[in-house]
Amino acid sequence: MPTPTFRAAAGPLFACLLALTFPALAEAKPRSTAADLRVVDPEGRTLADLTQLTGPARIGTDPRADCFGPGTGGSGDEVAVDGTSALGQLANAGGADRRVRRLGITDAFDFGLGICRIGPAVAPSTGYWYLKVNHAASFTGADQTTVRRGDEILWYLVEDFNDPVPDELDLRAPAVAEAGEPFTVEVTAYDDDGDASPAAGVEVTGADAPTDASGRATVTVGARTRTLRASGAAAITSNGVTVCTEALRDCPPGYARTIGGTPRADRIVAGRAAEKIEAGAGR
Ligand code: B12
Repeated sequence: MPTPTFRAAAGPLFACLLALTFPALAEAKPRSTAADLRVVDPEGRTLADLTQLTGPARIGTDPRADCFGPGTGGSGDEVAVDGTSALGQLANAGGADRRVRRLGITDAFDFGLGICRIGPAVAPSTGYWYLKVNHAASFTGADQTTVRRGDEILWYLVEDFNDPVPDELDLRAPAVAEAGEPFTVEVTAYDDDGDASPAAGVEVTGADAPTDASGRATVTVGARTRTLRASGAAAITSNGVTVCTEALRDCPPGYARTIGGTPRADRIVAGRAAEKIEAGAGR
């Protein structure tokens, strides 16, 4: 069975990171919480899809972050985000995945912080970065949205806020399969309220046909590993599921999931055998 792989940003600090990571080796006082994070742009490109720990963060605001209208750019000051928030998670994700390192945040509003840029994707004045928690739209901004263990956080760049927000696709597929042998995957669509329905007629990587009325499709994988996603017109591209076609013990270490840490002491629980852990402390 493959063991989780660890990667720390600073090599010499590796031993101490392990000590911070495993409660059996050291007494740490973690203030971070593990939750899933996905960031998707309007072209269906996934900028991040990992399990990301969230905790307190300090973030610079950006005068160019004016997607909420003229004169709404950030002050340029640094802001502190406490607790385990969706914004803290996003800020910490930049340590594990450089594609989402750059954020455009505005502090122009007295009720919270607005997000205008995630990585390369900047919200136009007609759009916004849409935030969902456990498949339903958040009623609070990112700094006020508490993230709990196991939550599923989704950011999607809406290009025109006059259009209805697209449904979010969620893919369930096995992590291991026989090479060349068909298997069934299931796709669910979640609307803005988080109500679920079978996602019919959507494409799944490696499927012989779009999903049927019950949201199911038959997929065949020939390669050693393949990442499957579901996508469709006017829908938010699903999470990725990487399927390995070898015995689990022979699957590449870390193939199934990446877990991102924070720059502080974390307690990271490796649940699945094939996870890559990007411990962030010491950076
Ligand atoms: C219209 C609107 C939007 C539009 C703004 C479009 C535009 N450029 O005009 C869009 C669709 C972009 C939007 C987005 C969001 N919104 Co909004 N929005 C409103 C709404 C209905 C009216 C705002 C308004 O025009 N006020 C009148 C003008 C004169 O006052 P204003 O202060 O200048 O308005 C500006 C701000 O409200 C700002 N704004 C709008 N939403 C948000 C959200 C946050 C977190 C911030 C910092 C600023 C902000 O945009 C307005 C125009 O510049 C209010 C509800 C209300 N009745 O206030 C919710 C409201 C402000 N939004 C809210 C939320 C939660 C969001 C989202 C987080 C939703 C989501 N799940 O993605 C996102 C922001 C995500 C991000 N990227 O940070 C909450 C904020 C609650 C809180 N304390 O955090 C409110 C209060 C609705 C609610 N739940 O009751 N929103």
